[in-house]
Formats: sequence, structure tokens, C-alpha cells
Amino acid sequence: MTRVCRLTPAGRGAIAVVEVTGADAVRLVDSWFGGAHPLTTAPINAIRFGSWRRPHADTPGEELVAVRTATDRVEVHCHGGVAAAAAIVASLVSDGAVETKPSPASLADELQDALANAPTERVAGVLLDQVNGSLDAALRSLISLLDAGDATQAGALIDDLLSRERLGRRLTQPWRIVIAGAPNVGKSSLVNALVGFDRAIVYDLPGTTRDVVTATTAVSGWPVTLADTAGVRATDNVIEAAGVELARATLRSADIVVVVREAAAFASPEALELRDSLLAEATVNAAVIEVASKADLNPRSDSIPSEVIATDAPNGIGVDRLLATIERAIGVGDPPHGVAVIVGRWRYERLRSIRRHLLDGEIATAAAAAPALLAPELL
Ligand SMILES: Nc1nc2c(ncn2[C@@H]2O[C@H](COP(=O)(O)OP(=O)(O)OP(=O)(O)O)[C@@H](O)[C@H]2O)c(=O)[nH]1
Ligand SMILES: [Mg+2]
Repeated sequence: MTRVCRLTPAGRGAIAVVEVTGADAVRLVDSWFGGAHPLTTAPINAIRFGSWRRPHADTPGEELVAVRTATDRVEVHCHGGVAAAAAIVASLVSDGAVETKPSPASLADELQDALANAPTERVAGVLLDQVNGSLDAALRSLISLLDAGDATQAGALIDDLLSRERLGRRLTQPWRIVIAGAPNVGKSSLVNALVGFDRAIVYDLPGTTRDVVTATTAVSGWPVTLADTAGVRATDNVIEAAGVELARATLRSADIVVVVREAAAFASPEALELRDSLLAEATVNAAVIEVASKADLNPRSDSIPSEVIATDAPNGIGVDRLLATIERAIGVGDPPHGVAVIVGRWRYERLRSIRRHLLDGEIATAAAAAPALLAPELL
């Protein structure tokens, strides 16, 4: 069987690398590679320039480089991004090759990669500690405790690691904050005030935002993605209705929901009903922050409860209080120096399953599942 595998991650990058392996790999690549000489006769590790097309095809192909790295292995280096590599994979698959996933990186590579992509200094600080060995040490001691059959100590260590999950999950993905409410209440104005520049279009006509517009920023050094959604209302307009459906769907993945109601109609039955219907979409774990917008236009503020944040976004009023409230809702601090924080969503799932095995008295199963936490290639 010939296997084709994209070695570089999809997305940004100047080049992408596709590896083809198997007894027929070099011949198969040659059937697409329009180089001056066939790869079958190229020395191992010699770089060959060519283009990706059927030989004798009259349209020019994608310019690229190919290297025969072993008798049964070829690397094709093409333009970065998604399209070029996908086209190469697709052409080989159409000739019978099977697409496979690259084997997972080692923990050290994974941590280096996360550190290189850290969006803020605060996140980088936590990751640097892990790169310097905190996580490796904790996982090694967990594996030894399980091997020694010490369920009590192992359980305590797992609980300790899981206690920092709220932070750990966000070292590679920002917190998701969704701004929702009725049309024209000032959601986009609020997003712009929070990010400090005009990311979203603001206009005095309900239904201005039709898509989910996101902006990534940091709150007290933690990365957050703000999602500005379409104002939610019943509408006959197909495009607006799609935006409303998208707004509701976005709420389902929110860590923090900011529900905006205009101060002047804050306690109106319609506003309350919409607030409840929006919150019904969010998960039970999502934090909820309520905003009374356009507070400047509201002559009397006694209908606004004190925990609600009154804003006048175009003038920046209430924005600091909103940021402070978001920071509290994020609710994590810097772990002490040298403390392990688990990186990688799947590790949390695995740790929880190891914990369950321990609770069920299945220590051998727990011990067998632990080494992969340190060496993902065992998965
Ligand atoms: N006076 C006052 N006007 C505001 C405030 N916030 C927003 N506006 C105005 O209200 C109008 C609507 O603001 P947007 O931010 O576009 O409202 P939106 O909720 O995003 O609207 P849709 O995208 O249509 O759902 C604009 O004219 C804003 O300038 C505020 O706090 N005070
Ligand atoms: Mg808007």
C-alpha cells in the first residue's frame, strides 16, 4: 500500500511537506512529478526541482521540490497553505494511495510548538515552565506511582493536575467570549470598545451585523476571542436569519456570554424573554455577564441592578468595569513557578479516564494508560 501524509500542519507556513511511503511510492510520485529526471534514478536525499502535473500535460503545474529520502519514501515540498498540499494529496489518492495522519509529536516538541505560538507573555510564562520540565516531571512521577501500585498518591496527583484544567485548556486556545443581544443594542460598539479599534461595523440600523465577527485580544494577559454576533430577532430576511442561527450556535461554545440589553428598556418583557432564550443556548458552565447599554440615553437608572454593567461604549464608559468582570469570569491566576500544567485537551480526557480506573480499583489498566501521556507515539 502507498501512504500519503501531510507532515506540516494545515494553515500558515511558507511551504508544506507531503510524504509518500510504500514500495510503489517513488514510481507513483514520478507519474505526477514533471522534473528533468525521474526520481526513481535520483540519489537518496538529492533535491529535484519540478512541477506537479501529469508528464506531457499541456497546463503548467505547481512548482515544487521533491526528495527521495529512502528507496520507499519521497517528500514533496510545495507551496504552503492548504490548497497546494491538498491538491497533491488528492491526486495521489485518486491513483490509489491512502491518506494517513502524521504520528503525534513528542511532549517536548508539542510544548515547544505551543510556546512558539503563545499569544501572550502570560501564557508563554506558564508554557516556559512546562518546556523546562515541570510537566515532564509530574507525568513521570504519575507513571511511577501507578507502576508502584500507589493508587492514593497517584489519585491525589491526578486531582492536583486536573485542578488547573481551566488554565491548561486555554494555553493553546483562547477563552471564547460571545456578545449577544437584540439588534441595534450596541453589541458591535462594545466589541470595538473592548478591542480598542473598530473591528466590527457599527450602524444605527438593526441587523447590521449578519455574520459572527471575531476579534482576538488579551484581558489581563490571557488571550480571548470576542465574537460579535448578529442581533437576535424573528426575521423574514434569509441572510439575517442565517446570522441569527449562527449567533445561537456560537453561544453554545462560549466560555463567557455577555448579554446586552438597552438600559432604557432593560426590564421590558421582550428584553427579558430574549435574554432568557439566549442564555438557554449557552452551556451550564458558561459565565454570564449582563450589560445595560446606551446608559447615557437612560434618564433613570434605578431599573438596572447593581451587578449589571452600565455602558456607553462609544465614549468608553463602563468598559473598564466590563474588562474587570471578564477577568474575574476567566478566573485563573498564574500557577506557582515549577508547577505542572497539563497541555493538550486529549491529555485531560486520558487523565480523567485513568482517574476512573483508579476509582474502580483497576490500577493495572490505569498504569497501562499513563505512559502515552508522556509519549504520545504510544497512543
Ligand atoms: N448613545 C449611545 N449610542 C450607542 C451606544 N452603543 C451603541 N450606540 C449606537 O447604537 C447604534 C447601533 O450600534 P451597534 O453597535 O451597531 O449595534 P449592534 O447591537 O451591533 O447592532 P446589530 O449588528 O444590528 O445587531 C449605533 O448608531 C451606535 O453608535 C451607547 O452606549 N450609547
Ligand atoms: Mg452589530
